Amino acid sequence: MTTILSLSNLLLLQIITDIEDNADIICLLFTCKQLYQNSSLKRSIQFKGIGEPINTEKRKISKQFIETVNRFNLYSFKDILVNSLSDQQVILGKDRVTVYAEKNNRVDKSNITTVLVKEYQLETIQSIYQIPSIKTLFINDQTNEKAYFKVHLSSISLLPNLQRLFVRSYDLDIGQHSSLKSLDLHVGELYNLSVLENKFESLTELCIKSDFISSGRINLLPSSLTSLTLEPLGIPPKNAFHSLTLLVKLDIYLDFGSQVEEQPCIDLFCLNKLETLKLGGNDSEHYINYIIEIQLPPSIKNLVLIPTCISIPSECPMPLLEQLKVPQCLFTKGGFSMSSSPLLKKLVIDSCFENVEAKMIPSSLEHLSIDKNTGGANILDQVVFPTTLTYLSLKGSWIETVNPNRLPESLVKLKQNIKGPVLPTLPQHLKQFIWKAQPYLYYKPLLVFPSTNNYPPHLETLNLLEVHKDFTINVPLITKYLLIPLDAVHSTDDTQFYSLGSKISKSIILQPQWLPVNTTHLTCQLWNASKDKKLGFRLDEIINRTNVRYLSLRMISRQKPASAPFEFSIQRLDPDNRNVLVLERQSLTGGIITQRKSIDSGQQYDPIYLYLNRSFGWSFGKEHIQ
Ligand SMILES: *[C@@H]1O[C@H](CO)[C@@H](O)[C@H](O)[C@H]1NC(C)=O
Ligand SMILES: *[C@@H]1O[C@H](CO)[C@@H](O)[C@H](O)[C@H]1NC(C)=O
Ligand SMILES: *[C@@H]1O[C@H](CO)[C@@H](O)[C@H](O)[C@H]1NC(C)=O
Ligand SMILES: *[C@@H]1O[C@H](CO)[C@@H](O)[C@H](O)[C@H]1NC(C)=O
Ligand SMILES: *[C@@H]1O[C@H](CO)[C@@H](O)[C@H](O)[C@H]1NC(C)=O
Ligand SMILES: *[C@@H]1O[C@H](CO)[C@@H](O)[C@H](O)[C@H]1NC(C)=O
Ligand SMILES: *[C@@H]1O[C@H](CO)[C@@H](O)[C@H](O)[C@H]1NC(C)=O
Ligand SMILES: CC(=O)N[C@H]1CO[C@H](CO)[C@@H](O)[C@@H]1O
Repeated sequence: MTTILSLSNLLLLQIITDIEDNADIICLLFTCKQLYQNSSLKRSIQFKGIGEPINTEKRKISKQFIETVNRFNLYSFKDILVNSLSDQQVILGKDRVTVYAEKNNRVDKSNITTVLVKEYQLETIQSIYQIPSIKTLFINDQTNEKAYFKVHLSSISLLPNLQRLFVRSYDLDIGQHSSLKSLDLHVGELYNLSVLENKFESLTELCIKSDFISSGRINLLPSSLTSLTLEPLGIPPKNAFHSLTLLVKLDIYLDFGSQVEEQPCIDLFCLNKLETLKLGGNDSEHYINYIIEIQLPPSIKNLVLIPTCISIPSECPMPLLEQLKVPQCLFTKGGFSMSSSPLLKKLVIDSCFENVEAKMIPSSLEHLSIDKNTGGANILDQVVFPTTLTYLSLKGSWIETVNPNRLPESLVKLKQNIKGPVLPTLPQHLKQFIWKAQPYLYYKPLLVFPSTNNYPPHLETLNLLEVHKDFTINVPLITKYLLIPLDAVHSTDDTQFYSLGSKISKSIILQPQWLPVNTTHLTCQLWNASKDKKLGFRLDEIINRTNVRYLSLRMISRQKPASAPFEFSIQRLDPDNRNVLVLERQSLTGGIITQRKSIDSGQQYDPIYLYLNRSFGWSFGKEHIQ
């Protein structure tokens, strides 16, 4: 300890800058308290990954930033937090982001390149026009539910450096901009594409999501486009895309409620740079009595077709095709075949009702996913699995049995629906196995794995998230990453309680350690998480009954999609696990817990809970934070 304290600030800083993980930075500063009491040193330390408060990919305030700012329990680190923020990004609008405001109330705005307007008002736009250095502008992020106004951007050319613009609104009034590169509009009323006519001569990326987009005027879009997304689009006429000859990526979602020509056809043959085509839409919502023919250029590399009423004529060879996702019926309609695609690596066949023929599985494949939709016999019996295959996913709710001897040695990841609780022999080279059990196992069986000498010796990841629902387990020794679903064990008026113990087999539960020593990464999906209650998770069990270092908790229920996970790191600071540093790694919130034994608990530590809620709030129950 004295040695590290005698190092110069410069050297210390270099060491700290090299630490990748913020949790480790905090840990080091906690461990050497003199270090974090030294203000001159602290002023120069920065956290990683929160410098940019705007997540430009998702077009919203970065989650990590919000959580760090709003729930910063480690008050001593606030100055490091402020230090870490970038000068280039600004968030305008009402929010609770006070720490950020301190940094942001500055006079010189010359470095600002990225602005996020949380809630659009006419006045905000005026203040934006005062910052000509802006390159990226987001108006109304995804979380703003009140984006039902018209946004006025007729003077957008006042921002000469603007390259990327995102707007979410009900309606839009937009002016010309000669150097704008990327435009992303989630505008309810953008029926008629002619509002964009002759305005953006340098535009390369355009995405429009609207209530409906008429397909009649696609030819008015700038011919400089290389990437185009339109959703939902009326079924386009044959030559709709002919003027967009530079397109590399086309992503459209068809509206099958719209008018259709007699023999619908989308001709993309002349788009000789097109590499990616994604065509979505739900044709089972309407009575469809036609087939849309798609003509593709030979440049195509990635092809995703979701509707079933599509055909591809055989005179469209695809020699460069690498990834393909299509319904099985495409193979039986028209002349579609993959015989001209020697480079195909990833194949997803959806809606399989019939046998998969051997010729449907090219020998170059690395990734194969089959969505079985029939309760009949095995549909893969004719298939010869390629010797390059690394991932095989047998999706769908029906059982498909494949003799492991038929699977190639290259296979490292397998997802399979298993009937009953006994896992058959697995291919010996597997590193990851995803166990699916449908229909559900109702009688809480013990999952049975092949014996150790028959168990794949490198199978470190065991994913049981799709084993519904009740089971107990005796985890194989080799497991490093364990993913497991949990049901509430009991609940009170305001809290639902979860415990890893509910999944541990009777023979193990009385032993000191519930999981193998090698299981250091545990993911629990907390099922049936009610939106009105908070969740209580037994943390002390994880600390004392397992060797888990990384604990990921995610709430999930049938009605709501899974929440973003809480990612905890658990660092036991002494051999008895009395003092434990617990940090949520994205928000950097947490502290040191001291475990206690009360008189009536005998030799056991008292329970400690992690209380979680859907607003990404969390706290310790029975808090003993230093
Ligand atoms: C802070 O650390 C530097 C170098 O490690 C040292 O010279 C200085 O005296 C320290 N200041 C305090 C207040 O401890
Ligand atoms: C702008 O950025 C430059 C280079 O990163 C920096 O030296 C300067 O201090 C910044 N100015 C302001 C006002 O933040
Ligand atoms: C779309 O806008 C153009 C130009 O404003 C107009 O001529 C045309 O009639 C409009 N089309 C529809 C279907 O509203
Ligand atoms: C398509 O529409 C049908 C009928 O409305 C619906 O049952 C089905 O879930 C939809 N499919 C998808 C993928 O949304
Ligand atoms: C546990 O992990 C260590 C280090 O990765 C490895 O050497 C050992 O074989 C593993 N133990 C079991 C039972 O797999
Ligand atoms: C889910 O929660 C509801 C209400 O809290 C309860 O009635 C139901 O039994 C729970 N289901 C499961 C599978 O735990
Ligand atoms: C979620 O938890 C946090 C921290 O415990 C708390 O501040 C917040 O009010 C809670 N939110 C809800 C909706 O319960
Ligand atoms: C109170 C209690 O259960 N303590 C145990 C926690 O785990 C460590 C390591 O397995 C044991 O040494 C303690 O006795």
